[in-house]
Amino acid sequence: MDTLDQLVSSAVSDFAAATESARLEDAKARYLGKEGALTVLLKGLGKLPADERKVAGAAINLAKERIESALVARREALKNAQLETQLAAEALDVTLPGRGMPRGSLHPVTRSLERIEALFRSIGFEVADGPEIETDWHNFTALNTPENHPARSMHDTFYLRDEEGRVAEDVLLRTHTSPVQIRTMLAHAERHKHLDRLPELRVICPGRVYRVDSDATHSPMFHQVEGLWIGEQVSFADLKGVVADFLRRFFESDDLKVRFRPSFFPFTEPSAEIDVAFMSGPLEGRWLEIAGCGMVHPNVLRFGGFDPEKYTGFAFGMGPDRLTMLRYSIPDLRLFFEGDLRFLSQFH
Ligand code: 2U9
Repeated sequence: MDTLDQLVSSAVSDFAAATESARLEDAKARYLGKEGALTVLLKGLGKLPADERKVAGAAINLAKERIESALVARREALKNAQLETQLAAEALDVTLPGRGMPRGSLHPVTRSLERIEALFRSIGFEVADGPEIETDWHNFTALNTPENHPARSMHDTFYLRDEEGRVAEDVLLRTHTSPVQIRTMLAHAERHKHLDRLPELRVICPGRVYRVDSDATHSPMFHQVEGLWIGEQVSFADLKGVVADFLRRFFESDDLKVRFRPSFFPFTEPSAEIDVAFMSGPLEGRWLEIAGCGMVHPNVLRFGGFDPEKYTGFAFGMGPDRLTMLRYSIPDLRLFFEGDLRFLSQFH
């Protein structure tokens, strides 16, 4: 085999030995680079006698072409091999089943609110809502709360500031949902003012309320549901029936004991606390304070657009957070507002 054939087969085997493209390009330089074996041979042609130069030149060029095509073939082979490796590494089984969307659940307090709303709707109540940022008038004055009452102090109520950073004395976070009742009464009286008797008003107002208070049993934000029934013959007996029936249905306990204990609220007269006692379970036989209620104070009826000489009504207020704690035996109110999924996902 002559020298050129040896050179070609040595190049072909060097190319074959290169398993990555950098090594292949090194090998190429040894044959075809500036100092490469073929280049040196071509440069040496000038020294040959003219009659030999043509034959030798053609033979060297033929060898060069064979090396070049071996190089191109090896480059292609390496590129394909690399692609194969990449495809294998990134292999995707499109027939695998999807991961699925985990199913969320309603917050336990939301579940209670929905139950409460459904139970009151079933006896002809409507559900109303209103702003959480309220005026002093709707939150306190219309509810017959005296000017100097502690609830009105910054110690107990969150007030908002104006653009200059000064406390806006008239704007606050509602401390109960009662201002929604006032707004509902005023809208009802206005809507039916052309009649000589206002139709009965039955409404509950669920929602968030705010007070300056924070410990294991008090959160600065909590929930309330207040109810109101106004008509021409509404009595304390109606109040007792509606509330006791609601509580027995809410707790799914026909033998739940319910008692009304005299109390005081500025917006009702007479007023009462409502206690319940379960006849079974961990709290069996213990009286628990659960809500407050009373006959709507004549001043409040008047502020809401109803003539207290013609209409009477009852109102009640309860804390769905506390009702939910009792229903599910939850020990700490703060669990409701921490957003811990280990707690929340137990309520499916
Ligand atoms: C109007 C007239 C009267 C609503 C009432 C209570 C008694 C009461 C508390 C229970 C637990 C608040 O959530 S709680 O902390 N509520 O004791 N609420 S009577 O009386 C009204 C409301 C609106 C127009």
